[in-house]
Amino acid sequence: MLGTPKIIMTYKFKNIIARKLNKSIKLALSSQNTKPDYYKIFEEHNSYLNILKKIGLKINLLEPLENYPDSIFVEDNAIIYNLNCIILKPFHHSRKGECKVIKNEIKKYFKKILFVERGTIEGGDVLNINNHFIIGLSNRTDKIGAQSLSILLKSLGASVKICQTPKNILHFKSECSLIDENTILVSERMAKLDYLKSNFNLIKLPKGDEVAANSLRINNQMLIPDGFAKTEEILSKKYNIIKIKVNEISKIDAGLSCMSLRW
Ligand code: CIR
Repeated sequence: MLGTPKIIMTYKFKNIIARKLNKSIKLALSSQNTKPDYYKIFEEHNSYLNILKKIGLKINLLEPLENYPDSIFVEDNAIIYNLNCIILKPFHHSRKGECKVIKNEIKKYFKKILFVERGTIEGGDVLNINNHFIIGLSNRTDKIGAQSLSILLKSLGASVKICQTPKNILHFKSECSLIDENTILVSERMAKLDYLKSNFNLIKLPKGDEVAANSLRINNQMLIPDGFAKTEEILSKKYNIIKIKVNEISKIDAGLSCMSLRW
């Protein structure tokens, strides 16, 4: 019997896990085939960690992994739910080994570690809203991976909906993020998804601000990518805004959510 699960407030966090930057980041996957500058990424990553520390989170920093160019994007490696951790299965050959390493590094923080054993699935495709999860099928997350994660999440008492991520969006969360239990920040393309339209209040960002749809609500703060004046104007009416530069990491398709695991 599952019983009634405790309500998890998805944007209330005390801890994060992040990974120190690797020199090999310049070999990271990039849909634009662009090589980022190590020093610029270092500055962006460092200021991200400093801001999270300043707003009161405990930062648990893992050692850099030179063999895995994309390994600072720890969000893709695991899902945390109610102090349980589910280790995922990235799609790309160059990212698969990250999960083998991280499982040993982070097991001490959680009461139970579970594993997706089949298919492929990355954390960027998983949006958590309290006890509910939306899993987006994408080029990185297939049906088998989504179903495997869904079975594990349900065994922990969560509910799950599997949706299709619109074409040409890397991950489901590349263009949406949680604002609160009823509200999701979305790009125009994500705003067209029936499941989101019919079940949530959507804050739709204008064309050109797609990158800003990957923002991060943490307690009473809204962390948004720097350089998106319209997004700032919309969100600052209700939230404390903190702007973080992501110009360089966006060259390798990354944003604010992917550089940490939060609980
Ligand atoms: C990749 O293509 O896998 C990395 N360069 C970017 C991963 C971004 N992850 C995320 O948004 N969750």
